Amino acid sequence: MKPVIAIASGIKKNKEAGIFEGELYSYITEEYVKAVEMCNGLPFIIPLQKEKEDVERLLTMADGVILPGGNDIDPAFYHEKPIPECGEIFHEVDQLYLWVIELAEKLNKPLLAICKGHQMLNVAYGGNLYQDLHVQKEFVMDHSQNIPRHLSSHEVRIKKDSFLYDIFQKKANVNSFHHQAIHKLADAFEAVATSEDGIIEAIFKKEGSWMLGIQWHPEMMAAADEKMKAIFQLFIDQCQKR
Ligand SMILES: [Mn+2]
Repeated sequence: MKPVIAIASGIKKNKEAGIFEGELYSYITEEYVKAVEMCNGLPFIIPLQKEKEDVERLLTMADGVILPGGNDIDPAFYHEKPIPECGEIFHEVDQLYLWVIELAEKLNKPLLAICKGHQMLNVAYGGNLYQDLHVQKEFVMDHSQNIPRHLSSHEVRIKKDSFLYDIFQKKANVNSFHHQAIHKLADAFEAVATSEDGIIEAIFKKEGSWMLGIQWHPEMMAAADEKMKAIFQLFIDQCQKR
């Protein structure tokens, strides 16, 4: 049977003028759905929830869970006030992400966390973030590419003896759509990919439940890039095992 993969929802506000202006949408981009399906997983979406126990019921039905990309994380979660460069925040989404991380650990569900998800994973275990790379870090390269999203714009070095090394070997060419990034890495994780300017672009949990964080967007590259697809296959194989 196909493993069932829960994907946490983001929220989007309709900005088009008209009677639907301001309407909110629960959403995930179709690329996550396609990436899961390409690897023979069966995806469903977890919309925003008011109660943690309801998230737990939904996660119980899944074999694994994905936290996708999205808006900036409220710096209050790592005990900072927002600087002017910090972007728009959606509290309910941040809360859902934190519950999903906590419950994935409790229920021992493999977790693949991408971009915002990757950053939240670090925050959930006591790490913190650069609220804006360009004002808070020196000698930083461009991590907000203006070329099509399925194309790579910078390189990362991969740590030996990691799952990612088995896929990519020493280096990977990745896309990049983030002005925030991991600053202090939580002790529970090891960095498994790092860009040339020292940004941690992938993390893996040292012990306990299977948790992989990826700063770039493999779902946008997976249709045309076997190695990016292999990241999803690696995760789905873990889900299948349980
Ligand atoms: Mn990057």
